[in-house]
Amino acid sequence: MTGRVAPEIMRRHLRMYLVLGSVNCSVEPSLVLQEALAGGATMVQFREKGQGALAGDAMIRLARRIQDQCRRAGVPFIVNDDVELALKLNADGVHVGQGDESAASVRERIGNRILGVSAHTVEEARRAILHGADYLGIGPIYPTRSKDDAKTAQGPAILHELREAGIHLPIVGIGGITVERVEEVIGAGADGVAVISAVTGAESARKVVEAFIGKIRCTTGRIS
Ligand code: TZP
Ligand code: MG
Repeated sequence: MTGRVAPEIMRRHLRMYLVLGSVNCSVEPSLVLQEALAGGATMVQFREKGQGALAGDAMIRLARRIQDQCRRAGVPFIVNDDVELALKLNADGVHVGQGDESAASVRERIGNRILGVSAHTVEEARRAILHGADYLGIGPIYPTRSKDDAKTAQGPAILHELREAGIHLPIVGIGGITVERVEEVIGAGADGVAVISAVTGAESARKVVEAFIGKIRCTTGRIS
């Protein structure tokens, strides 16, 4: 099996990938998202997880609002973990981790939608590719406070290792990524950065996203 989205398109979507849910935001998530989209976020993952996370109808209402904002901005809307929800909303894709439903089974259920898979080793990355992943989420690269069960930070070296091992699938780095760390993450082999707190915790989500985009542009411009 192979991914369904052309790698060059996937790489563009991954550049500034905002991950968020109500738990990450001190104001309405829609307001944070509106700012982040105005700043140029390239893809959005709805990740409603952690203490105080919404459930049931409230969760679905929030997901729909976020999806609607993404649609108007022309940005893919990805659902974390919940394949049922993704299908119900006709989301653009799903992101799953190693402890979730197997990537092969998710691929069967979601057809040509985007499939993202978290991986921590070369072996997990290879398996995700065989199972039809369109991109790999690699992390935490740096320590993070946004994921309760986060593994130990691996540092950007894991990105190097994956590329050295011949993994060419689009990759997004995640975990503790700030504007100052973009160069290191992209330089090590990632196509983009997935970010929660650096954006959701910022005074101006728009300005931070703009700063991320500027840094990513100048770093990728120097590399490619
Ligand atoms: N997966 C690995 S680290 C992480 C997830 C969902 C959290 C990233 O959040 P932050 O705030 O950008 O470190
Ligand atoms: Mg998961």
